[in-house]
Amino acid sequence: MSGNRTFTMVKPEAVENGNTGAILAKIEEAGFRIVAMKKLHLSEDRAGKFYAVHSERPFYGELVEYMSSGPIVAAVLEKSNAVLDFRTLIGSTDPSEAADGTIRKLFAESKAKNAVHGSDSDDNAAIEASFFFADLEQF
Ligand code: IDP
Ligand code: MG
Repeated sequence: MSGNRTFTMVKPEAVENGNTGAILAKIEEAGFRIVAMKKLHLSEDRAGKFYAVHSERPFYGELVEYMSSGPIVAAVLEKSNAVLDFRTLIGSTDPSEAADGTIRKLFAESKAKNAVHGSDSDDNAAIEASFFFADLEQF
């Protein structure tokens, strides 16, 4: 059975460009409830830990540098079938391949600077939510 929570971040370039509100509106319009949310600036060390699963990939250094380049907005979201439905809402990693109307098609600058993160499994959603939020901060 699939879970009902996922984890997202509005990434640094989208925050910098003033797109946080528009992206959160798309998320709520799609039926997701905001369970937890905060704005914070990841250190390189914390960004490296969050993306440790990608540490062998060629873009890891660039990804860590980018994700620690400015503040992000992190959030836990709730909806039935949350992980898969959120991946559909955000679209493909590379915005040039993302479907029309998806958040990445609308707001991403490039495959690297692609506006939002979305968990890829229920297990990772739980791990990622607890990376940023205590149980008492999730409503
Ligand atoms: P996802 O965010 O769609 O799940 P992943 O493959 O998990 O994509 O990659 C994590 C993040 O790493 C992407 O969102 C993007 O910011 C960055 N990334 C992925 N592939 C590349 C690449 O080929 N070049 C530069 N950055 C990349
Ligand atoms: Mg991923």
